[in-house]
Amino acid sequence: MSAIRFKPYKGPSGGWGSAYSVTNILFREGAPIEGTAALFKQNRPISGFACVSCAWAKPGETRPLEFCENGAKATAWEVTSHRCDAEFFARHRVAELLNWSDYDLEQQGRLTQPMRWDAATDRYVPVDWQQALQDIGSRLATLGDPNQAVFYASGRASLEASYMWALYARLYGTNNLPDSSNMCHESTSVALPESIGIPVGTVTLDDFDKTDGFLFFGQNTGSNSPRMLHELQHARKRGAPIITFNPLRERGLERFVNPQSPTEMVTGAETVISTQYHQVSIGGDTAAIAGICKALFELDDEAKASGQPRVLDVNFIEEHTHGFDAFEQRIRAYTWGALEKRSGLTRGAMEATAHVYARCERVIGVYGMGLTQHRHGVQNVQMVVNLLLMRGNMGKPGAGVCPVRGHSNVQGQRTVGITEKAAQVPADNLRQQYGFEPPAENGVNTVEACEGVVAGHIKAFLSLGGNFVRAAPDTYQLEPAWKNLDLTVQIVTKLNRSCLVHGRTAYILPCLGRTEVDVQNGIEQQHTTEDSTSCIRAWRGVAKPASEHLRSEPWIIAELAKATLPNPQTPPWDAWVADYSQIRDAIAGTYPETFHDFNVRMLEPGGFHRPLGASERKWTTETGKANFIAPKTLSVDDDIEPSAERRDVLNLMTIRSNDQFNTTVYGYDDRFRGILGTRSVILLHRNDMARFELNEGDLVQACTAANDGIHREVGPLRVTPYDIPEGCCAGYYPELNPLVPLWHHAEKAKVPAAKSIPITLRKTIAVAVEKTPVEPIPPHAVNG
Ligand SMILES: Nc1nc2c(c(=O)[nH]1)N[C@H]1C(S)=C(S)[C@@H](COP(=O)(O)OP(=O)(O)OC[C@H]3O[C@@H](n4cnc5c(=O)[nH]c(N)nc54)[C@H](O)[C@@H]3O)O[C@H]1N2
Ligand SMILES: Nc1nc2c(c(=O)[nH]1)N[C@H]1C(S)=C(S)[C@@H](COP(=O)(O)OP(=O)(O)OC[C@H]3O[C@@H](n4cnc5c(=O)[nH]c(N)nc54)[C@H](O)[C@@H]3O)O[C@H]1N2
Ligand SMILES: [Mo]
Repeated sequence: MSAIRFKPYKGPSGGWGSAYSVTNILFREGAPIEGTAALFKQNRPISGFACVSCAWAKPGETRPLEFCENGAKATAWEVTSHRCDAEFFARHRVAELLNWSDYDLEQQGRLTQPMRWDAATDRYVPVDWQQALQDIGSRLATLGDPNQAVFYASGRASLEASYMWALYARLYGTNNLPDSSNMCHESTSVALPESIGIPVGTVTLDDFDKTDGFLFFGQNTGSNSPRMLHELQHARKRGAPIITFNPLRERGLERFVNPQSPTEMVTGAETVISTQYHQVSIGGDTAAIAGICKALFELDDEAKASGQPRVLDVNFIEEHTHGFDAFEQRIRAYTWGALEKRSGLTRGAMEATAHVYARCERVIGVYGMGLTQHRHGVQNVQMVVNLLLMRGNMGKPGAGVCPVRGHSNVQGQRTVGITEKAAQVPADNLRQQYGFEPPAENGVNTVEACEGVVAGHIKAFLSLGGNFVRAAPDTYQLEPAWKNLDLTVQIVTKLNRSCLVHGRTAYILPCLGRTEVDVQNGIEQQHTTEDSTSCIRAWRGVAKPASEHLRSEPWIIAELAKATLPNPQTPPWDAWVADYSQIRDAIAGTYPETFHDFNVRMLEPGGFHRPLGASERKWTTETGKANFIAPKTLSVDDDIEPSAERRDVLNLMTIRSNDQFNTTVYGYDDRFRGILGTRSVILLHRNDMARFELNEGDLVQACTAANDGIHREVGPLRVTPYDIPEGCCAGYYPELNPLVPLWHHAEKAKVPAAKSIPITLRKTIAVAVEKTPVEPIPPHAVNG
């Protein structure tokens, strides 16, 4: 691992840096052979496994190697030869492990057998599967109220496992089914139904081939969905412009060398990705898009005046949309001065975008966490849609909206019932299939689950994957509350902090990963996922399971359900686990429109797509039209926005490095950003450094600027000058999660506003000098 260095990265994304990084991790995980063998099967439909990393679409006809640098890291992380076994737990008390970094915990390798926390020794000790499941089941069965239990799901679980998990929770009597989407694209799931009548993106890979251009907001493709760079590269080679809005100049959005092209690798021929790059202020996207819309109105005025073809798609607006006039009025009323101030962009930049946009017939709007994880995340998403609707870029080939989802099946989970919202459950079908009354009350989402744990009315927390306490906001408020839970259950593949911040009774149930062969009843089972383009496909594992004691997620859920529920025969859990195709038949029974003939269609080359009204210009909104929704505000955050007087407040975004998957830290190098050997940094504009009298390398404490009486502080962080708009700063998630107040979340969607946290900085006074060059911030020793 490298020493701490800051060295601007000169290379492109992809290229040799990527090839080197893949080889490096395969060796570090002690799995060069198994890992390489698995990589040849990655993203091969039917005969291979779906990458466990991101949700980007996989082409029907696969390339010779269908993986990227970070997908390869995710595979290596799972097929690792390292093991975190009973012997390891015998050596370390939980109190000791709580001081370990996220990296060190997961670096111990795959969990090998079920473990129960032993209060007397403060250690996890081995436990027999049936004993563990019976104990969990009987504890749940005797809870006073089913709403005292929470059934969290990480977006990685397959459609089969997700369906079973949701059904298990509802048979038990609760809609307490928060998922990672609640921290991620829930702003999308709230915004898009209001705008276009469906909760998901409208485009497929085919549209990427046909589009004339992209508007690209707040998504770091090079690190978080690198395979998408292939589609962007093809589009660029056709001459399609890509206009990017991001406070940081992310390398993947600047230039790319395809690591799978021998010619490009040898010649170093780069493709320029973004044709315009606008470093919008954090949270300035609503203003930036409003500015582009305003410029479009002005271009349209000119066209009308001079008898040229209109810039607005007036026929589309007339026939297909609602709310246009109010929207137009609001946009025209904004002054350029206000739009410039709020977006951090010049009028010229917004006009330049409008000019290019007005010349493209088919445009795709792409976005990620840079739009959703804000107080006004829902509004940000709706602004992208408004912009697209103005020129009829919805429901025609090569055009539409493309939220880039996070986890590989996070979108699919929702499709098969993981949701806390009762109205989204096909209650009639469930009633008919399983003869029970599904709970009618809404359950808790992620933020509400945290509130419930802090308030003490939630007693049990079960996690199907994920590292919930580390991923959630307000770490220091949350962790002590978590210790008061009666029961915590972690169904995971690796040891993480959520196993250590546990309840009075606590279990770790280790499961098979997606790369691993899953044999039930002597038959190799398949499972399915849905990607960012609503494409559903079948996969199977290829690697030998890490331990003979691991069980599949469907098996674990079935056994938990049988141990918990009064009627263990309905549904036929055992038959389902013996043959996953029966689970798929059940899914088809509950959701016939999407999943009819599921077991056949999942095998079609390229999978099958969900029917999506908006992509055929059928609008299932309340108005029956696509809705223009006028923005309510241009401000980042009405509650805690830095006021003119508070010049000491900076707006912090918490971001991912190129060397992590969520709370899983693969290493301490963020190659593309040139930050090597450390994650304890705060990236600042040089003018802000000068204003605060800070020098490069100074150590500072970051404190949340919120007047709720709670002191939130993280540090020491190394001051690092960076190309970021003034008044903005950046640092890494999850280390900075203690700074996010639990109540600081997107309106309506309740996605923690992890991309706009008001903070102040002060110099660190006495510092315990960093222990190693790769020092982590001790997870809880830094509370001021
Ligand atoms: N390798 C890898 N792949 C991943 C993940 C991972 O951790 N590692 N995580 C997966 C998951 S669950 C998710 S949700 C996705 C996340 O993928 P992304 O959506 O790319 O999420 P982030 O890395 O958090 O950062 C988003 C980008 O938004 C920019 N940004 C921040 N604030 C703003 C803003 O106000 N406006 C604009 N326009 N931009 C802004 C940041 O500079 C950054 O480039 O990736 C998935 N894929
Ligand atoms: N400040 C800040 N906070 C954030 C974000 C941010 O940008 N900023 N992003 C948010 C987002 S978008 C998300 S999605 C969350 C996610 O954050 P996490 O919950 O950390 O994400 P996961 O990748 O789901 O969880 C990782 C754990 O899943 C387990 N695991 C891995 N593979 C499997 C498997 O196949 N099965 C099972 N059962 N378990 C497995 C491993 O034990 C691993 O430790 O974090 C959110 N938190
Ligand atoms: Mo996510």
